[in-house]
Amino acid sequence: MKSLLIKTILSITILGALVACTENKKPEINFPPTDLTVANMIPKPLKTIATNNAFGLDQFTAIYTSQTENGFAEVGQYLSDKINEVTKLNLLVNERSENSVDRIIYINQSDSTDLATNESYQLYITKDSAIINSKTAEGAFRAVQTFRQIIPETSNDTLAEQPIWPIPTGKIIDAPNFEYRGSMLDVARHFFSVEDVKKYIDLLAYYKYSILHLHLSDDQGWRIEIKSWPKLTEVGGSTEVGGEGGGFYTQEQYKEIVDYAAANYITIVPEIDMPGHTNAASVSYPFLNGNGKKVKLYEGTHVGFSTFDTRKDTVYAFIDDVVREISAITPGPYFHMGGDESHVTKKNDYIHFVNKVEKIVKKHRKRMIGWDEIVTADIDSEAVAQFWASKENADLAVKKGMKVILSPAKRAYLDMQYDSLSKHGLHWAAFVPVDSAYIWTPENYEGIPTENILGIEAPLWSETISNIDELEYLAFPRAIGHAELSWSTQENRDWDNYKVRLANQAPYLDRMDVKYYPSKLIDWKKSKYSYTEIKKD
Ligand code: TNX
Repeated sequence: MKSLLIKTILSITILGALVACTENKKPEINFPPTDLTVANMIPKPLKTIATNNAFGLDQFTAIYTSQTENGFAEVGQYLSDKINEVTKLNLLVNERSENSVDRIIYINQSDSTDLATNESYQLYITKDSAIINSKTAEGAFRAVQTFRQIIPETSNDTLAEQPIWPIPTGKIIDAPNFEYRGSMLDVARHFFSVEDVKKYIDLLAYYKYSILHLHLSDDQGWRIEIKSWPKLTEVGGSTEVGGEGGGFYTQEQYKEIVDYAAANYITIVPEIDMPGHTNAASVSYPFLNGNGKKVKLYEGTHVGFSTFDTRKDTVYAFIDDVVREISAITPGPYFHMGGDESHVTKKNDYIHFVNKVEKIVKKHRKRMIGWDEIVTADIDSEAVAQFWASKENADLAVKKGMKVILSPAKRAYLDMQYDSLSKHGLHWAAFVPVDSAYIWTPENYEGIPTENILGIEAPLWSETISNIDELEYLAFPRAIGHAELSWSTQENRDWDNYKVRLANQAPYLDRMDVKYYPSKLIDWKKSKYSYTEIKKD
């Protein structure tokens, strides 16, 4: 109690001293009235109240954090870097400035009971200060994304020597609707470089995603170095769909992705898909193969023809090594065992296999996720089912008391074509235009009780895409809508309102050089980078 009091007094003193610097200041600028409630925030916050003034972000603004430990100073520096990307301003973090400081952004660790989760935050913006309150640096990081989204792309006067970016004033109270807010990248059908994955992480972080699931193995490729089984990458990683090159992440590179994701408060979920989708592993080590045929590298796009031999102890010894090595470099709580489309595995063998793998995953202290088919085995309620196709399996998961991740293909699959003219993508589940990807209700989806829903994941399978431009074409803008579906409450989601905010993402997407699909359903805002116009030709 006493320390809390001291901390509060200290914070007030710092604030007071800083704002006191403003006593001998320049004349006040009168900005036109603002309205925070119509700012272009995605996902839409829980509660937004406008006070119609402006906080002038300029070179006389400084960033302070109430504590430098537990990630807070890093979040302050991240904010400064991101402000620099838009404005070229260099805001000091936790340093006394030689210039006078007119306004401050103060990131405050708070144990207030109003902050229900680690990701909850409050953002209070007045003319002189922007204050973020959160329990953890994770909450502050989510708040910082909101702050970034309300910085105008251009200053009040681009020709002025000391430009100012007017930020609308008001209060935001925010918290996530679902904790699991994910996307998946299939780096197995086509390989994507560490740089590509990092760019995807940057974009996901901006929209408050918390999970990136990496589909690290499939028939066409094995993409993660396993030191005890080196041929997996030497042989299994040597090709991809269409036969060009392939590739894999060394464990060092995988750790680099994991660390980069962690700095963006995104958890990596690694997937080794089995017992089906295992041709690349079986080519590397033929004793694994259980389909009775001779295996060779595969560069096509069929599914369902491969299986591990589920009755051999050596297969489980192999899996134990794989799960152990990957778990050791994965700080997040999950390990995804795939389990989908094992069409050539006998039903009994499949159940036996999933039961065995569940034990291995537990032994390595991870919580197992699997595609919805895994619920047909005798797994316990700790495991998580990812609902992509079978409602029957989803119901069975609920019966078993399991959590479910919603990835209904006809809504959430990012690899579905927008329409019949889409350059990339498949349409086996549906054509998924931008509105259809957004207009559905995860709460109680197809009768699954909301309390069983861990969250939503938007998977991007890569049979039809082989580079980052094509990846971005399918993922954006639909991934932005899934972010809102998983963070914002049902009352705060509305297509007509969303589509205006989405249109206003164009300047950000252009600045990030994202080759999004410029759907005609959206009246894209022109940006000073004018990339959208070029694309519309
Ligand atoms: C189904 S979804 C698959 C993938 C394909 C995808 C293409 C799932 C668990 N399996 O193997 O890549 O469709 O849309």
